[in-house]
Amino acid sequence: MKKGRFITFEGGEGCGKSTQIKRLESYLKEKGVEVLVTREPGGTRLAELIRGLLKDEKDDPPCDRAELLLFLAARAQLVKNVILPALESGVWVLSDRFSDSTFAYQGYGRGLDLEILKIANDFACDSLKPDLTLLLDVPPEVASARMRKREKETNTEADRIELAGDEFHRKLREGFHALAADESDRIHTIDASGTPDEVWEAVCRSLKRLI
Ligand code: T5A
Repeated sequence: MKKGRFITFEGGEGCGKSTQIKRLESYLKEKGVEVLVTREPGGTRLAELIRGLLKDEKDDPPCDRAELLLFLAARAQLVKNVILPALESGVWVLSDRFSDSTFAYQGYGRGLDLEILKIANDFACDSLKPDLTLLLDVPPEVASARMRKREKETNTEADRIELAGDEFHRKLREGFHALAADESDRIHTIDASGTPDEVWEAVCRSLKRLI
């Protein structure tokens, strides 16, 4: 029986998820809540290995179906070995991305059949659903400026998925909006184009339902 709360953060590249998750983690810990932060793909040794393949394999990049199955394999491992045991022991889990990313990126972005995705995803994650999903929404040009700034500051390069092109990123943003419209109780859309403090205020307003 699930006792902890499961909160996921979603959005396009560079929308500011990791920044807000760090704030929420500190905030909840100050309130005495036991918190586990994880990310997708990743969060276990196997899933982190899969993450490397998904983000950086340029010589033999996964085709769309292989990409989907790799994301789902990573999720299955994370849910079974990390997320469910944590929730069952009363820990709150904050995840940087979860199933909605699959529907947005592989469904709306790559064009894979959404019904097949839903069935395959339910199988991978044992039908686990977040209690609350915060969709950080930013126009592509804002996200892109943040990403370029970070690449410069950290001397890193865009990965395979970030390089997928403007049309792909436009489609996946529309996909996130469609998902939020379908499940407005669970998915709260937050305008994430403001300062980190402004976004945090909006995150807190959404959290009131759970705290
Ligand atoms: N994917 C994932 C799929 O295709 N299918 C799936 O099923 C799943 C689970 C994951 C990739 O995999 C894809 C999606 C992704 O392409 P990733 O490296 O984890 O790759 O990529 P992201 O999740 O996009 O993570 P990022 O770190 O790139 O973005 P964040 O976490 O949203 O943004 P953050 O907080 O690191 O901020 C980015 C930069 O902006 C600044 C930060 O300081 C940082 O430099 N920033 C702000 N600047 C101004 N104003 C604000 N409000 C700011 N907030 C943050």
